[in-house]
Amino acid sequence: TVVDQPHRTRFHFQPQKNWMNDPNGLMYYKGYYHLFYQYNPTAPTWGNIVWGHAVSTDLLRWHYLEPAMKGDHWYDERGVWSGSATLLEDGSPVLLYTGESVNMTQVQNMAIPANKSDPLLLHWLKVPHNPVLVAPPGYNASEFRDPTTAWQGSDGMWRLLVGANTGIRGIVGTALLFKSKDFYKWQFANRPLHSVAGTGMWECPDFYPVLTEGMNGLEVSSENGGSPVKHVLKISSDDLKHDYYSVGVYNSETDTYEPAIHRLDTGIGLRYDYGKFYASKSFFDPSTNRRILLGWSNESDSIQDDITKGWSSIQAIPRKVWLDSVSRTDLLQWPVEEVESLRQNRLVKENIVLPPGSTYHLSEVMGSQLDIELLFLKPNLTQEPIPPELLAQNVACSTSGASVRGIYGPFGISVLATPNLEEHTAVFFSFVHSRRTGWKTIVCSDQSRSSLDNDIDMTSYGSFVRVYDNEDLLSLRILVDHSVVETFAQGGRTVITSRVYPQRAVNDFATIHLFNNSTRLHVVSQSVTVWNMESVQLSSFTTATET
Ligand code: DQQ
Repeated sequence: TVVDQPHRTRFHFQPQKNWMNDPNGLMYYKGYYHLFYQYNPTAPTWGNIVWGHAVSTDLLRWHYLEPAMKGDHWYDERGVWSGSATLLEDGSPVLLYTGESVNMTQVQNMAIPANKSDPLLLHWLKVPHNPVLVAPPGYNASEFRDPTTAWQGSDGMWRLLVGANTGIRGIVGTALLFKSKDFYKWQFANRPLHSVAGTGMWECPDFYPVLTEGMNGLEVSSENGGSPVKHVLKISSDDLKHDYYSVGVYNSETDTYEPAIHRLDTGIGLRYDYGKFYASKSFFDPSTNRRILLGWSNESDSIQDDITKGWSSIQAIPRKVWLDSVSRTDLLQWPVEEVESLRQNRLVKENIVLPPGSTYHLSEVMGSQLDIELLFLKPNLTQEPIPPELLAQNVACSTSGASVRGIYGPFGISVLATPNLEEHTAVFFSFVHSRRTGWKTIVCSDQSRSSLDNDIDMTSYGSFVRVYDNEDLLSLRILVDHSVVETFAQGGRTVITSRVYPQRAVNDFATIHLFNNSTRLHVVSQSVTVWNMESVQLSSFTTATET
């Protein structure tokens, strides 16, 4: 029940029980979205991995199906690890996945539907010539996994990437390239598509084209088809435990990928999400012309808590992803519009004035399932003198949280809050200035007061968010779902997913507050709109069709 399970989400995907990690094999097929996922059927901890399977028609109301694949051959006996779906030219789906073999090598295998006319794709056949790919000579077979969706180049050949570590002494995160004429025999291209030293083994690579204008997605093999495209390479760094992407130019004639940006902290690039979001994967939805992104959000509580709850991990809300046509170097992400169908009881408050050091309790709002849209007028910063001691202020969200008062912030919103704020998760803006870069806006999610329970990782997260000079508003969209707070700042330019475990601010005891903890800024919320979110009933398919 809700009382027993205050941290179980109600509109995010999670299995009925036990452990889940990476989303796998995402596709839209004959009217259904298919989500496969790394699943342990026997415990709420990682192990015995099979491919869990669920389908939906709206990316929210998932129906649980029987696991699609279990380890039952020498080549996947120790685990059916991550992989992807490819739709062949005739529309039939193929799964490519990593098997952890009986001798602990990682090999890539293929499975095809037992019955292509079954829209649920309940049964999968592992092909007789598995494994279709083994680590090439000289490459480490225990760091060779997670095949991408395959794409076709202009020569008609199929291509795919497999994550690897090609460092002989150190770590060189690598996406190895393989090619095939017939999708049957695969050959190593004798080089990676891309690699970056010191970035950890690359897990779960994802590689896809994006349009340079507009919000539509592209099928993975669309190289240009008339409109200019760029390509996104995403990798999950095993060492850094984050997903990183770059936007670049791919040429299938030379099979080269040139990322536009080399700067960045880790050499691979930008973050999809500054919180808990890993091993993500995208797919093209031809029914709406979108590219949709899912990512694994693991727990921040203890293993003991997971055993008590009986489950661990959720999938972050499915997001539409497209290239920011202004920056041309970054992606934008936004919850799929289907999420808005769960909104109920809209409450709007306009022109809330927040003098320095004030809070404003939205006492009308109750609940731990919310969709919030918050707009602040951008405070006028240029009129404020800049004290020299602040020029090099430390901006890390983890060291100065929502309660530390500064001249230029923080100000924002507390969710999953008790009325007296003894528990709350704060999402806020703040500004920093330097002579070199001018003003920069920071957005943080501060978990340090999110729970009275101490046995929880309450690290705060955040980053900079791009705000152009001609923009007058700062915006936050926040999805709150019991143990997840998912923040999309400034139209999806910066995204932060946090996992929290309030003890008192649960269910109808949870409320929200706006706050301005800056010492000088005059902050005005132009509007805050809050909806309660309907619970989605996740069910097994048969139950759903019977009722
Ligand atoms: N999870 C899978 C691997 C992948 C890792 C195993 C990433 O295939 O590299 O469960 O979380």
